[in-house]
Amino acid sequence: MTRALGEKNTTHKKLVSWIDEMAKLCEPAKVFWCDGSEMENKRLCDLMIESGTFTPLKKRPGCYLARSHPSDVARVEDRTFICARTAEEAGPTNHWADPGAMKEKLMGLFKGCMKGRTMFVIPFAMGPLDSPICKIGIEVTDSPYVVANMRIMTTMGQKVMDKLGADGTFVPCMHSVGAPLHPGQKDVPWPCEPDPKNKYIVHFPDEPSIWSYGSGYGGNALLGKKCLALRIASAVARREGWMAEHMLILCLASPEGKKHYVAAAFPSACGKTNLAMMQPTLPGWKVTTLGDDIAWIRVGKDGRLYAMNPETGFFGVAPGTSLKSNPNAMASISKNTIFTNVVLTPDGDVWWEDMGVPAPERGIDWEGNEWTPGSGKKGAHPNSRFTAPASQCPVIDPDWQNPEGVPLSAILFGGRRPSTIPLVNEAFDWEHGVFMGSACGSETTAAALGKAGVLRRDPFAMLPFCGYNMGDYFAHWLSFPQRTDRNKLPKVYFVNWFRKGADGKFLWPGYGENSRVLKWICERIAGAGKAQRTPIGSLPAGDALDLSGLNLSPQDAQALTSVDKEGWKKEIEDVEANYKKFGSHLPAALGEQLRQLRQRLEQE
Ligand code: SAT
Ligand code: MN
Repeated sequence: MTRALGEKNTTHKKLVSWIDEMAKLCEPAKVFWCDGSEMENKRLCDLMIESGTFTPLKKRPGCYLARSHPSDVARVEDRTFICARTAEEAGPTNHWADPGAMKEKLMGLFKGCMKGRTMFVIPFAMGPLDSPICKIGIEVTDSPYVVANMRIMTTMGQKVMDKLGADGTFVPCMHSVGAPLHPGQKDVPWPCEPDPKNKYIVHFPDEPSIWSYGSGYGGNALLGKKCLALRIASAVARREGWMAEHMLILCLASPEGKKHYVAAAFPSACGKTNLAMMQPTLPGWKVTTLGDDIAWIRVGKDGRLYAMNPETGFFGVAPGTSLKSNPNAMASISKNTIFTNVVLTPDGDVWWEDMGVPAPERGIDWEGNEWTPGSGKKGAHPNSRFTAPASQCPVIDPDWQNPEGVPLSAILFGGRRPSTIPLVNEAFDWEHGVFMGSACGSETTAAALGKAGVLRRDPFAMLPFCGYNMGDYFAHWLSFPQRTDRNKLPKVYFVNWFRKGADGKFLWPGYGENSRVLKWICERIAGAGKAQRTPIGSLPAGDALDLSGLNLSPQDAQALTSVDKEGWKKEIEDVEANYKKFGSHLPAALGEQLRQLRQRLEQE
C-alpha cells in the first residue's frame, strides 16, 4: 500500500486522539505526519525555498541558508519555565510557574496559533532505538525549518513511529512559532512572535510534556535537544537513577592504541564541539567523537559509568569554526547542512567571522542586508549555527550509536575563566569532583540572550538545563558511590583553556594543543602521570605535562599550573555565596568540601 506524503502513519490511538485535540486547539490549515524520508525532506526544503526561508547554497550540495528574525537569535532563558508542582521542586535557579495557571496561559496562546499553516507531527527518538534509556518524543510544530533540523539532530521518522507501535509511551512536545496566517496575508521567511515577553519555553516535568511558543530558533524550538534531552531527561533520570548532562563525549587513543572515553561539561559556546573533534598535535594520539553537547550516563552491568549521545547531529556555533580551530567540523558541514544567520557570499557559499578564509568583497549579512567586510558590522550573528549530521564527521567514533554507550574513564568540567583557575586540576575523589562541578563558572556567551562576558556560576554547565532543584541535582551526583563501586567511577578534572595573562592574551594555545592535557589525564588514569598535591586538587607536577615542541614560556607554564592563593580565596567566597541560594537543599557534603578547601588554603 502506498502512502501519500504527510498522511497519517500510525495506529497509536492515544497519539491520534492527542493530535486531533491539538489540531482543534491550534486550528492549522492541515496536519502533516512526517516519515523522515528523503522525498519528504526534499518537498519541505523546496517549499522553504519558495517561501524564502531557505536559500540553497550552490557551493555545498544539499545545504541551505536560513536567516532568522533579528529578535529570534538565541535561547531565551528568562522565558524558560519549569512547572513542577511547587516552586521549591523547581529550585532557585529555574523560573517556576504554577502548572495549572501556566496551562491556562498556554491554552490561550495556542488557541488558533497555527491558522493558515501546516501542523507537522514529528516522531523522534533521543538515543539509539535499541538503547535501554532511549526516549521517544512527538514534536508538533508549525515550522518546516524545525522539521528539517529535527531530521538531522534526532533519530526521526517512520522507524520511530514503528517502534512506538500501537501503545508505546512518548513525550508530547508542542511547538508553535506563534504567527498565525490570516486569509490573504503574505508569509515572511522567518515567522515568530517578535515580542520577547510573549515567548514561552515551558516544561512540565511530572507529566512529562513540553510547550514552546513564539520562537523558531535552536534550543527554543528543536525540542528534542535542551528541552527533552536535558531539562525533562534530567528530572526523569533522577527518578530512574541515571544522569542527563550537558557534556561532549570523546575517545582518546594513545600511540599504543589504549582507548579512554571522556565526557566533558562546558557552558554553551565554550568550545565543546572543538574539543569533541580535536586533532591532537601530539604525535600518535587520536581523538574520535561520540557527541558534542549532551551525554546520558548510567551505571553499566560492570559497574562503570556508560555515556551515550542522544543526538544524531551537531548544532554548532559557526563563528570561530575554521580549518585551524576545527578541521573536522569544517569537513562535517561540507554537505547536507543547514546554516542559520551566517553571511551569504555572491558565489553561493557561506562565510562567518574567523572562518580562516578571506571575507568575500561583499555579501548578504545575517539580517539579509548588503554587507561588506569594511562596514564595521559583523556579517554573521555571534550565535549563528550549523546543523550537520554527526555521521558526516570524519572522526566519528565507531561506537557513537552503541546502544549501551561507552565506559567513561574521566569527566571534565570547564568554562571561560580568564583568571585563577589552573589549566587542569584533578579532584581528590568523587565528592571533591562533585564539588568542582558545583563550583563551575564561566563568562557568558552569545548562546543565550543577555550580556556576554560576565562571570556567572553555572554548576555542571547545567544552569539553564537542569529540570529540577539544583540542590537536589548535586545530591543526585553525590549518590553515585552508593549506586556502584566508587573505584569504578571516572576520575574528575577541572580544565580551563581560557586563562589570560596580564596583557589580556590567552596563556594557553588551546584547540589541538589541549591533547597535552588529555595525555596527562590518561597517564593519571593509568596510574603513571606525576602530580603535585595542592590545597585545590592535584595539579601536574613540574615536568609532567608534555610541552615538547610548544613555544610556552616557563613563566606561563608555571602560571597555568600553580595555585593563585588570593584568587582562590575570592573564588571560595563567590562559590559560598552561590551555595546560599540552595538553602536546605544544599547537600551537607558540599558545605564540608568548601570548609575543607578553605582550611587547606589557610594551612598553606
Ligand atoms: O540551546 S541551543 O541548542 O540553541 C545551543 C546552546 O545553547 O547550546
Ligand atoms: Mn549546549
